[in-house]
Amino acid sequence: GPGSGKGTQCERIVKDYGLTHLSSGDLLRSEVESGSARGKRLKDIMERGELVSLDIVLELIRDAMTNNASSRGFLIDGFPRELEQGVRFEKEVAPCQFVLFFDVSEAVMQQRLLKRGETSGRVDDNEATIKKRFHTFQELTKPVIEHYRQQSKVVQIDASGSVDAVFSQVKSALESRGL
Ligand code: UP5
Ligand code: MG
Repeated sequence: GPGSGKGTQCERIVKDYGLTHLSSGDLLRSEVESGSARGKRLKDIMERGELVSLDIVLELIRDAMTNNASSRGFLIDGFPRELEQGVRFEKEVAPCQFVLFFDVSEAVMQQRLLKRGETSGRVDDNEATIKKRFHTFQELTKPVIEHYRQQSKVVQIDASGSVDAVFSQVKSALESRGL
């Protein structure tokens, strides 16, 4: 979910495991920063807490993977956001080994995001947009977790504790999956 700590944990994972971290949200934000016409449209969608069309995100991720083709593995943060995105990704790009799900209450996520919003400058770190991001997460992204749970690919992490406490669970999960 928004503010669950995906970016924070991915940075730690990359340091210890040498995977390539691709954040779908960061890729979209750099497209916005490029100042292109498409970037302007993306900014409006993100400001509303809605999802950008899956073709755009798929293309950004595919390009980023191609540019790092020699990587030992990819850690894709904040993705897939909707069921069809995951199905298309696995069909057109690569199969998914497993999914890390950072489970934490909306109250905690909101608190983290509002705190970050004091300095982040992110267009979506405000109370109104956070509410919409939670709604999008419940409606569109939760079914993705169920989809991968049925395939026994979900590793659920209690993400309510400190960054270190969360990371120690992540480490055991990755090591039990052979990383
Ligand atoms: N923090 C982190 N862990 C903490 C801990 N254990 N204890 C205390 N504080 C903790 O963390 C958020 C904040 O909490 C930080 O200040 C951190 O220090 C603190 P962070 O690691 O940044 O959380 P993260 O889960 O990465 O939060 P983020 O805001 O990035 O999540 P979103 O899922 O909302 O953002 P994302 O960038 O993935 O997407 C943004 C938008 O892009 C979406 O709303 C959507 O419009 C669009 N999008 C798509 O349309 N399609 C996509 O495929 C992807 C994105
Ligand atoms: Mg993030």
